[in-house]
Amino acid sequence: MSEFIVYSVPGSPYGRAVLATLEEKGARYRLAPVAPGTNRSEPHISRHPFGRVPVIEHDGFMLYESQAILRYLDRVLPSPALTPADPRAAGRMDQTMNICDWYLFQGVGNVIGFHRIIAPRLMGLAPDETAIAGAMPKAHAVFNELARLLGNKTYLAAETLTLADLLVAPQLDFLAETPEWAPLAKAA
Ligand SMILES: N[C@@H](CCC(=O)N[C@@H](CS)C(=O)NCC(=O)O)C(=O)O
Repeated sequence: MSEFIVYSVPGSPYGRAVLATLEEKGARYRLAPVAPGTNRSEPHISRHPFGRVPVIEHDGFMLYESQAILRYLDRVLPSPALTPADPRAAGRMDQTMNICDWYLFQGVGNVIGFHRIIAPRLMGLAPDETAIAGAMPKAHAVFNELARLLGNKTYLAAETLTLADLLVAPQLDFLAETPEWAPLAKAA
């Protein structure tokens, strides 16, 4: 199997989901770093018309959108399977991946993570405490629901690792670097 190239800003949670999936598959890959702040200009904007990361390249085939990338990797690298065969577990996996994109990232990760980590470290800006406080009710709702879905299991959607865990875990790890993590994790 030929090499996968992952274009990503190092540390990006979505980029890390792709890298973690490649690791689980034991694939041959390399990270092509995209410098923060250059993702909306050439050459990256030609890889991703919305200027986001990650993007993968595989034998000249370019693909963006993390869920699409993770599912592509699970199809071209079938072992170990990271999508459950059981339809209900697969449905739970898909649901959890959409929770990640629509509720965990949008309005939680991209607000708290941006104002606590990206803005101060990369842009020299003070955290916007009002924006962070405003994101907390949604953050609590998301953490409560992820805790409910996890229940007593080790993994979110099935008894074994799935793409849902690989998508969600880097987002949680990102938030774990912020002071908001403790109250969120405690309540959930
Ligand atoms: N829906 C996209 C979201 C990707 C995304 O928002 N990535 C963030 C980094 S984790 C990004 O590119 N941020 C840079 C920016 O918005 O300028 C996916 O699933 O790949």
